[in-house]
Amino acid sequence: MAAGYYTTSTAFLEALAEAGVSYIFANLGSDHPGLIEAFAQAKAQGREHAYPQLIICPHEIVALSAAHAYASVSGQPQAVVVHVDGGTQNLGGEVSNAMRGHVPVLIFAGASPYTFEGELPGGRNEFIHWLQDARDQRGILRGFVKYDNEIRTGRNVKQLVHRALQIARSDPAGPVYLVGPREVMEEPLEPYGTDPAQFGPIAPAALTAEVAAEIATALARARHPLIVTSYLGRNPDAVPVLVELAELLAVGVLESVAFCVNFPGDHPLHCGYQFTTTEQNPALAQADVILVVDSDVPWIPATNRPAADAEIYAIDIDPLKPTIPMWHIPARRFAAADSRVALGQIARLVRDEKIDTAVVEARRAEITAASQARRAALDALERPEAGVITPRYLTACVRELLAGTDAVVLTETITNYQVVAEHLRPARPGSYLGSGGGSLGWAGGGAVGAKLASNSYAERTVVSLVGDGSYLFGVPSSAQWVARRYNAPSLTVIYDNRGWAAPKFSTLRVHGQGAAAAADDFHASFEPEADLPGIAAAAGGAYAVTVDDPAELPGVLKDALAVVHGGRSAVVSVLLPPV
Ligand SMILES: Cc1ncc(C[n+]2csc(CCOP(=O)(O)OP(=O)(O)O)c2C)c(N)n1
Ligand SMILES: [Mg+2]
Repeated sequence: MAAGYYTTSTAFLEALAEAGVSYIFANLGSDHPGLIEAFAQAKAQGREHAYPQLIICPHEIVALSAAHAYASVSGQPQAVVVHVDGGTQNLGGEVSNAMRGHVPVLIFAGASPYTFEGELPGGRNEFIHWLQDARDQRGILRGFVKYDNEIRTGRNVKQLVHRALQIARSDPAGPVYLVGPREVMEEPLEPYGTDPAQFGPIAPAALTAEVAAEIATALARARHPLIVTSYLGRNPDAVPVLVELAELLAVGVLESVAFCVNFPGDHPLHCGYQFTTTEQNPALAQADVILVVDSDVPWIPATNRPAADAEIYAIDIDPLKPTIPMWHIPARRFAAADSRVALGQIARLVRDEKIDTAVVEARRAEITAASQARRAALDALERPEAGVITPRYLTACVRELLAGTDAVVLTETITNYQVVAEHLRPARPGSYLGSGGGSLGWAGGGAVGAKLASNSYAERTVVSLVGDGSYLFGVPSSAQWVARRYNAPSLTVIYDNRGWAAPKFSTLRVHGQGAAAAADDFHASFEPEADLPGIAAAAGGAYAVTVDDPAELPGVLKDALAVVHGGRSAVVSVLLPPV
């Protein structure tokens, strides 16, 4: 607790520190004199290390995506500070990513001062204070945050911060938003403390004994059981529990729209990855009992669905998914539980079931053979085509580059999500991350956050695989500058098809024989293309290189990784067949 100068801003920063927040990813404005002064006062007293470190981010999208990836890697929520309505709006789609990715983050914005005759310290004294007075500033984010509130006095600001973080961290985790007008953030206070231990996240929920038994029995008696999951691996400790259950009964595991490692990619019971499917998945069609655990999109019924008589069970911390207004799967049982706890319960019960070992072993052999055949077919595709680098060949080169390392890979490869998952086959829990949502531009700041979270393991390299469009959405001029200033170097590999393949493919899926298809005109090309790595060089002094020769690719990637290990970011644009 500080002595002397002590305001709401001081208490706010203390509360963040008490809660274990290490970084404040910030984009400051006229609303933040209270925070800036509190930092300066602490520094003057030699106490600035008692506060989280400020990471100045020239664009808000970088700030929030950095906090997002930091929390994904470490499990620890961080704070984001932005400027009133405009800064809040500039967080843009990253708020939706944080919600969909279920990551805890505390977002704070100032609010316009509410006095203008000099009544209170912090009152309006700049023209902009009239123009930034929004009718419903909290409403900007309300559809995407779990909680929003206004700090009305410094006397309970610590309670408010701890409550907001408690809500953010409790499953399903997510972003929370506090605003504080200038007068409140300047309020002088008597120093006070709080006990953050009283604000822990809610304890994990278990299945009832009846439901656990029902699911265990169904799985044990099934001929062709299947587990489908998307984000169980957000909790890396859940992965070995899933492995144990799958191995006990020889259940195949299908990863659907996976932005984390849910099940080791090289496991013989792995049934592959699916994103936007265009055809039926045979394992899904064959399954007689399906356990959907932690998934927002277990399949896309229009192209790929379970058999009509499949018995489906759904386990999720929030299985009704009220944040997705149109959502349903034809499950006979929906259960709200923590997946690690629930699968552990089911595995224990399965051990007590009468199991036909011959059936289980035959199934194990069958799934293993299928996954070996799938792997062999994929391996055969890992080569350039007619002297051109393909996304599959590129991903295989990245896999070889990182083999045996402890790297964290961020993926924002859009139409190449599936290819990247299939050829990277990430196996270590926590080693592979995506935003979890659909708003592009996450990996730029995400790499900074992931690296800061990994800095305690000096060896842990951060590698982002991004589409060229996604790279630009990530405001690389801002992200690369932050990376240099705060010593958070990473390797970025751009899957550069010189445009947006996604809207082109979307059009073809709806209008396969239409005029746009006939004219091959989708407004998706970036030609003539900007010097994408050059942006990083200019903004952050990054090592910048573009490559189109398949033979040179492995060497280029190796050199770039060596640069990163030397403490400097590298951006490699890999030219693929154009959109
Ligand atoms: C913030 C945001 N704006 C627009 C979109 C719509 N969108 C979806 S995919 C895509 C193109 C992505 O391009 P790129 O990263 O190069 O991947 P590619 O489609 O070429 O594989 C766009 C514009 C989006 N998802 N998010
Ligand atoms: Mg592209």
